[in-house]
Amino acid sequence: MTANHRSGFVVFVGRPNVGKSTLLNALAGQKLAIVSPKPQTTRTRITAILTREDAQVVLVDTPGVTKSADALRRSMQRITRTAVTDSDLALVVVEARDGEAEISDADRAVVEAARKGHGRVGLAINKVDKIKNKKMLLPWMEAYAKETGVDVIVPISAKNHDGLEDLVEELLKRLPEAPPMFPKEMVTEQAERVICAELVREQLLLLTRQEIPHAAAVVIEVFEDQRTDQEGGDGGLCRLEGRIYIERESQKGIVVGKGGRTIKEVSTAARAQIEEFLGCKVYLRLTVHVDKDWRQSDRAIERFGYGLPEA
Ligand SMILES: Nc1nc2c(ncn2[C@@H]2O[C@H](COP(=O)(O)OP(=O)(O)OP(=O)(O)O)[C@@H](O)[C@H]2O)c(=O)[nH]1
Ligand SMILES: [Mg+2]
Repeated sequence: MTANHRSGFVVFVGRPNVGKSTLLNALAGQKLAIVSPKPQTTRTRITAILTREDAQVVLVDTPGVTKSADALRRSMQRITRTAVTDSDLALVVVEARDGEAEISDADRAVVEAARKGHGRVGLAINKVDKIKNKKMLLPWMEAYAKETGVDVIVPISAKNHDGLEDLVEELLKRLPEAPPMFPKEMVTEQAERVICAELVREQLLLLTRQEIPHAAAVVIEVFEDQRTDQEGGDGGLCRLEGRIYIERESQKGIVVGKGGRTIKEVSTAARAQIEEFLGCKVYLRLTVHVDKDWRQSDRAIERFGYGLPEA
């Protein structure tokens, strides 16, 4: 091992919907975290491991910083706080905006949260593709620099893969000198089964409305791996059975839809995503169940995988 190899954990912290998960996927070069236009999409700690000759960084995506209104959101906020504490560097992600460069209290609160870690704090201004007047970016960067005192500020567009190389360079420079922590072929800490459950939940977020997206939980109960080529080829099949949990009997009809239309749509779209992820044909069976007010129950939150992972 070379003496100056760097490795460490970089945690993404930010308000809901600023693009933390999009950034994780863009840097990983594959979809490991689900993304949706609805706030509070991410419920757990999601990792992507980037390995280079001279460095290994574990990127950690977290639930957006919000108020803790119920047991689920309390758990989500705990997950974010713990991920920050365990990191070597925290990257605050904010959204670029047009108009006067004025840092909001909500963004200030996120910087405060990021400072609770032991490591340094950087800041990424995401969604710069949305800014009409690019000249306005400089005053924003100056305002963030002056008011937050972070180590480094990088403007990016996670969606368009803009500025990402610069960002990675800045992150790697700030990691401690240490040997790699994971085998070089490892891309994430999450089990395939968990990512598959998330890919189903992503379709529920995209294809259902009202309270359903946030009231739904997904668990893959059966995962039969019949892949013939374990090296990422496309042989064989995986047979998955998933359960969608909602909070009330009245929500069941909405998830199933008229004549089963909605659940079918969810299943078809999720299956396509899962096939891409697993690299094989997928058989997916989904059923809908009621777990009354599960978002208020610590036990259910843990069972569904949205609790704090054991240290
Ligand atoms: N225009 C634009 N949209 C983006 C960019 N990055 C993310 N988005 C969009 O912003 C929305 C939220 O993205 P997510 O990655 O789910 O955001 P998040 O910060 O992980 O959100 P939570 O998990 O709810 O905390 C999605 O509709 C993305 O497509 C970007 O660089 N430009
Ligand atoms: Mg997210």
